[in-house]
Amino acid sequence: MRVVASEVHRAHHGLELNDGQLALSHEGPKRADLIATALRATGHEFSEPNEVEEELLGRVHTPEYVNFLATAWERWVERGESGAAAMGFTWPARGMRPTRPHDLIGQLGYHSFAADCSITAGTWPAVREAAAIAVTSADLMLQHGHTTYGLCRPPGHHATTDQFGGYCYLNNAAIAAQRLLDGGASCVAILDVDYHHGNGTQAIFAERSDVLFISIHADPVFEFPWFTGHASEIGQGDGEYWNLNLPLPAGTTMQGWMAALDTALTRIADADVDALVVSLGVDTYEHDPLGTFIIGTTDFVEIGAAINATGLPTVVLQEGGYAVGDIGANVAAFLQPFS
Ligand code: SP5
Ligand code: ZN
Repeated sequence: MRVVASEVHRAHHGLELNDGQLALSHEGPKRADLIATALRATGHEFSEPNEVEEELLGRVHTPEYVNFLATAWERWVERGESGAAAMGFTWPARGMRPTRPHDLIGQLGYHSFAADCSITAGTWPAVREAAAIAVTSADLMLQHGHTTYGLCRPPGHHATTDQFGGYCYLNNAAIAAQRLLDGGASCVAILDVDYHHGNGTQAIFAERSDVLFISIHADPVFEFPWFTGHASEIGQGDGEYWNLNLPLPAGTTMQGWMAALDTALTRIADADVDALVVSLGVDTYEHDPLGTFIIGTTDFVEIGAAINATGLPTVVLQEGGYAVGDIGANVAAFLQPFS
């Protein structure tokens, strides 16, 4: 199958607050390099992304947020900061004034929601390239009608209209879905199978009925992102009933996970969509350091086959997955039925 990938992602490796220590993030360059190596070995056809237009980014996100991401690092350096990564420090929490500060340090809090995510010198080039991979994947799928895989890194599904967090900055899946709509689709489904709830994608499309968002994930009663992902979140206004959350308990096995997938695929069939975007996280894997689910490498073949059986033109985009030694095999297994 067609794979869109690039080496620009290597410029980015953020810091995260992990078990009380600031450390190099679980979300690092090896992830994408090892996925690419595994996919090359299985004979997939690689292309480079085209440049992405900022206008499209500014319709999914706020233009001021896109500009913030593009300039935060140079503003950090100009300000005389010496740290290797710029992070949120104070967030506009309950009872505080929710207006956007003028100063960079205030904006870092205003434009983020979690302490697992930072901005370094190479962050913006990598983030822009990941969005370009998503757009090029959507374009190739529109041109050829075949399923396309975009090896996005950093991932995107936690990024909201104007906030980074959860290792995500621009929402690659949302940008791809918008591109499919711009390209003629009247309704698109986004199926998010990452271990974590896709809070950013949910927020971006919460009030829209042209994008059906469905997420299968660890229940936020025990897992990041803690404040979203409950079954009661169904969308609002025009988007009411166009958001479906399927939270699952810790230790979920294939049996429980596939039952949720069946519910998701039935809803997608009922919605009569023109195209599908899959947010592919393989952090549901049994040996993932951030996960609790018990899904094996060969199980990803079965999951891919069930999604492929929808017959929908599909764009698969990489989200999470942190068991680096097995990440290539897991992604290759998922994609196998599409080829
Ligand atoms: C795209 C994606 O999968 N993002 C996930 C972001 C999760 N970040 C918070 C992880 C907190 C992990 N803390 C427990 C470490 C285990 N000792
Ligand atoms: Zn995840």
